[in-house]
Amino acid sequence: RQASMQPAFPDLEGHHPCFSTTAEGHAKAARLHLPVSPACNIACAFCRRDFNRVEQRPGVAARLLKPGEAVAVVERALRLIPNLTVVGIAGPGDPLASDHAIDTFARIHARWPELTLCVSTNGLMLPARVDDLHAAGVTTLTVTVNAVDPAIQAAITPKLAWQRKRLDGLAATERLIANQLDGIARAAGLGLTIKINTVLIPTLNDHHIGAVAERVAAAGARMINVIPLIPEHQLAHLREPTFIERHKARAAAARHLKVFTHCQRCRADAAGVPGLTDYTRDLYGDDLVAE
Ligand code: CLF
Ligand code: SF4
Repeated sequence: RQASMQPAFPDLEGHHPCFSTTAEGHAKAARLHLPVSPACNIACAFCRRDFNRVEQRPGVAARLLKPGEAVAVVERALRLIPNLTVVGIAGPGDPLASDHAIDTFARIHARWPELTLCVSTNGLMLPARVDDLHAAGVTTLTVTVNAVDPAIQAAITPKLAWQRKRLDGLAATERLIANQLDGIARAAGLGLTIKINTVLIPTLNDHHIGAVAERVAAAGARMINVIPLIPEHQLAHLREPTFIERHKARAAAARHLKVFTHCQRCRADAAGVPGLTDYTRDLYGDDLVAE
């Protein structure tokens, strides 16, 4: 593990764990994820969403929350979790595939304007929804961009839903990449701080990470987080990238962007300092267990 010695974002260092680049800054503040987004509008080959209490990975939550319930969870979390500064929505589906996330952010922002609001999306709906995110108080944005070449992307996200139709293959991936880059540019224009998550997938995009970083940096992203694949679903036959492969991919990305190295591949209902404290069970208690 290597963290850069300089804060990439002085205003967020020690305040937002996923936009802090020093070990001290990363360990200071807590984030709360609200699992309010049920559906997804694209189909990543590695994604297996599930509801359970044990798996530590993205796409998993104990249960969904309704936007109204989410406010009560934030109230409880602010009493329970020391130095809770960031409230994020990262699933279990895509936060922009339904209105639940933006509705939730608007309620939280009205009540606690001092909280930093953070969202993680696949970017398909970003051009259409970024103004709403901004109006709801969201200031930090993560877009998952796994390829900027439609042919490479077709093996990673082979189909998606766009304007009530299904798109497959290159028609799908050209649309996705165009929307991601357009959405990043619009978000940058609104002053959001933008990080890119890129899932490093051996044999599919491992030689393509520098190209991803170059394109998203040109669009306005400020940092990249190269996340090792968790082999699941249609990519269960692949393996996690090795240490050397991860190092090479991060070095290729670092030519264009700051690199975030502390990612914990969080659940959609994670609560606490990533990798250090976990309040999810205390927070939900017996009244909010999986249905
Ligand atoms: Fe959550 Fe993501 Fe915001 Fe952080 S997580 S929505 S940017 S507040 Fe962070 Fe977790 Fe890695 Fe995500 S460690 S999986 S990068
Ligand atoms: Fe799963 Fe996220 Fe891909 Fe949707 S965008 S299929 S939730 S990994």
